[in-house]
Amino acid sequence: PRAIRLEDYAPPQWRVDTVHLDFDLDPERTRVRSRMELTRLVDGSAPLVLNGQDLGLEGLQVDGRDWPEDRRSLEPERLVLHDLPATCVVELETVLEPRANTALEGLYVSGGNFCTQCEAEGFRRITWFPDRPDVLTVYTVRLEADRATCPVLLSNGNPVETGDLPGGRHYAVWHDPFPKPSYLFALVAGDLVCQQDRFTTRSGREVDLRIYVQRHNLDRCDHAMVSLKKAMRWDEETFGREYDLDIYMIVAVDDFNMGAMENKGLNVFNSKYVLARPETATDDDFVAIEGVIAHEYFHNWSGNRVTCRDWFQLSLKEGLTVFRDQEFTADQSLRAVKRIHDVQHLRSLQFPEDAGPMAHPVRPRSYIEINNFYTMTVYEKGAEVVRMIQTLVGREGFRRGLDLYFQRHDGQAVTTEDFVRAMEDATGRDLGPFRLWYEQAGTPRLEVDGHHDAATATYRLTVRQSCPPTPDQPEKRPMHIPLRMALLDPSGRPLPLRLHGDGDGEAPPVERVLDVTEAEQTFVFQGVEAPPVPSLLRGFSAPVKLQFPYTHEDLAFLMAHDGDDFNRWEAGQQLAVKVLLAQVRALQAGEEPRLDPALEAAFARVLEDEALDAALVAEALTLPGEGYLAEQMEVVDVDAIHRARRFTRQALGRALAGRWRARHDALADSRGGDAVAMGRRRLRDLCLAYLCAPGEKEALALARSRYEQAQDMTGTMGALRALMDHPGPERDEALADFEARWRQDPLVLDKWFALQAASGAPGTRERVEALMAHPGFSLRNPNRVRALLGTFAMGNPVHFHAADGEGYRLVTEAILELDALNPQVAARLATSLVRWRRFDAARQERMRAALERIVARPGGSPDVYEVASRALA
Ligand code: BAL
Ligand code: ZN
Repeated sequence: PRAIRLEDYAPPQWRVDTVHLDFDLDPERTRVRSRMELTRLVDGSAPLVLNGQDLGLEGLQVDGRDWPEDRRSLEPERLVLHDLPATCVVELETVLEPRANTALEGLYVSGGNFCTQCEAEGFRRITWFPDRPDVLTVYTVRLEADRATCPVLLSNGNPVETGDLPGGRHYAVWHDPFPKPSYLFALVAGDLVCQQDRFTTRSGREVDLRIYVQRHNLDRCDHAMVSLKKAMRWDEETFGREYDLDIYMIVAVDDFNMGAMENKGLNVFNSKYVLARPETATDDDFVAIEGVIAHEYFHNWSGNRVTCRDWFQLSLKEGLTVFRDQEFTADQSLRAVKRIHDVQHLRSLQFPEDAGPMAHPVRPRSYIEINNFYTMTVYEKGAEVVRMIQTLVGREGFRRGLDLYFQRHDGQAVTTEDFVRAMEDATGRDLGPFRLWYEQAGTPRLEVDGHHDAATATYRLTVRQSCPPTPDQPEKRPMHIPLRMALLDPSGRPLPLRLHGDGDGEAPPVERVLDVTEAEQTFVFQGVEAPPVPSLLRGFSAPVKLQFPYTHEDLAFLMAHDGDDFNRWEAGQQLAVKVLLAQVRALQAGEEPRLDPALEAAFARVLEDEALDAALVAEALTLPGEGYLAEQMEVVDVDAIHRARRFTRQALGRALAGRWRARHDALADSRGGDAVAMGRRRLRDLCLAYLCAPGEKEALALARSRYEQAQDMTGTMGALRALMDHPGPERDEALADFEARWRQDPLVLDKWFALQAASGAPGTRERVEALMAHPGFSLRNPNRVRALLGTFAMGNPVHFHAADGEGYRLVTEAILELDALNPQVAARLATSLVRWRRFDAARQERMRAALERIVARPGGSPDVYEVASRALA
């Protein structure tokens, strides 16, 4: 397979002025007619290059006449037309087999209904077209289908016309007035019903809101609709962005590779991110749905009105839109808790990616298969880059910058450079060196040291930055890192921060953002009488790994006094990491681990702090995950990490049993859908999990009765999760009951698959293998694969990396089988193997062998090949 390179970008040579598409829908044989009005943009005789994949060509006419064979070349993935007039109309016809399409790209059938997925390059599986994001055009789409099986016919934009046809068929015509790239095209046709609502934009436009689902799901749409209206209002109030069509449609489908897709006016969603009732969905599901609904809605401006010039610019729309949805969620809940979740997500998934063979810059420079670059780096690190810009230019400046960006580039396909320039032009801030964040891969390290000098009453903060080598980037330059910080005096109060060189004018602030731009820099604070404790990288002001030689006492002090909620949590995490890693070392040396008294005391204090919001208490009492701990080790020891973490959970469960129980019981009745109630339920279930950790009969019986009495899925899952690591009748009966109750509900059954795949109990790999034969499981459905195999491979290190290699074997076989059906999902699963160099020699050998088996397989997809071959390089 061939690599595509950013440096090879060339602007399109033809403009598509309009396109008319005509679909004669049939699951076995769909006929697509396309009519493009074209204008050549360059002098001379540049040929027209159209992309296609797995496409035939049934007919080709130019300006109404057949185009001769000798003036066209039909290659497997390109159709090149030579000697065309400078303006012309090209008409062509293709035939598709939607039902046979298991890759879920292009046009396919899900649950008996037709739908499409075109981003990134799915449109070329529908018709020959310049399938690149910088070719924008106006679409008119006519759909024709059987009226009985497909009563609903949808596409982008506004409805124009509908009517009946002979033979029980009917048609609909849609017109989208906004020029768009082909990746935003969508159609949906099938037997669907819709929940309807209205929204009046602030300038008075009446928008018809519709959520289309299969009939049996109609009672699960309320939350998605409420979320949509909230998102629409929020974007008006926060960023001045208003909706622009008369109708906004969301369609839920069961078979979907991604979370959702922002097609203009017609979002297609994975049903997991639409459907929810308290009986079927957990609090986390509700929050995730609100976030994804908002994300896709926000794309209407950050993505659709202003789109990407090429796929290297993907973070232009994704990083920005993730940032926007993060801010939205923060405004609906507790900001600090949202920040904690986002940082956990980044550290547990993006940091490892950035430290492995798939590491790439936020704006990558080359790829084989673009689908492999819908990554944590492009999305989540991209959002951090946008957040840092906001930190540097201020909230108000950021808003001005965004306004300028949308105004300047409305209707255009642009680059991350255009975004940064708009921010600079609107604010006057020089972001020159900051641009390196888009170009340089790897997570920067900040080593910080402090020195107090009593004689001069100064505190010197020395900051050293470095960034490890990543593929193709052995040497790194210093980045511009915004370091938000404060200094706390011995009583815990923040000190005024007067830096050497500050004027004498205004009172110094108690929090500052330091511009770290050099490899090494020293900041000298004046008027610091006693040694302070620094609070560094507040709110996680940059996506870096920070080191400071804190003592246990410093961390306990910050946990108690830091005025920044995020950093208070972070201090607890750092303490826990130190303690857990010490236990890992003890276990490796053949010693018994012991519960660290500082950690126990810190937990006891937090658990008793009734003034602290329950959601924050829950975060503070959650130990760092096994993946995050693994990141701190030179050679990952999955067994010792698992044992250390399990030991600590059990020891804390025992040592503080009375407190867990008291807090649990006090939170027993926590109803309501707001963030406060959700925080209370999270803490309640965490208390239950700690109570159950030691495996005592009484606690397990409590969990079992909580399972029986649960009023909603949050309570059900909280109880089940507490039981999962304890094989025995309580667990087995609850699992059997859950299966019996939810067997017919795939989205809910996914939770049952995932729970079992994540279990630390013995025999988990065998169980996962057995569940692959469960009637509710199918390799054809991405949600099922993610729930069972994804959870096992990415969320259960101790079993996936079992020394006997059986975890690797299971996942490798699944990747190979899946690759023939759905390369995108197979490639995702293959990323579980790429960091083989992080493990001991025996595991390295097994993982490498698995990757070699994957690469060597003839006829594999470029998607999987790219992941596996990069890993071996
Ligand atoms: N554009 C692909 C799905 C999403 O990020 O919204
Ligand atoms: Zn997105």
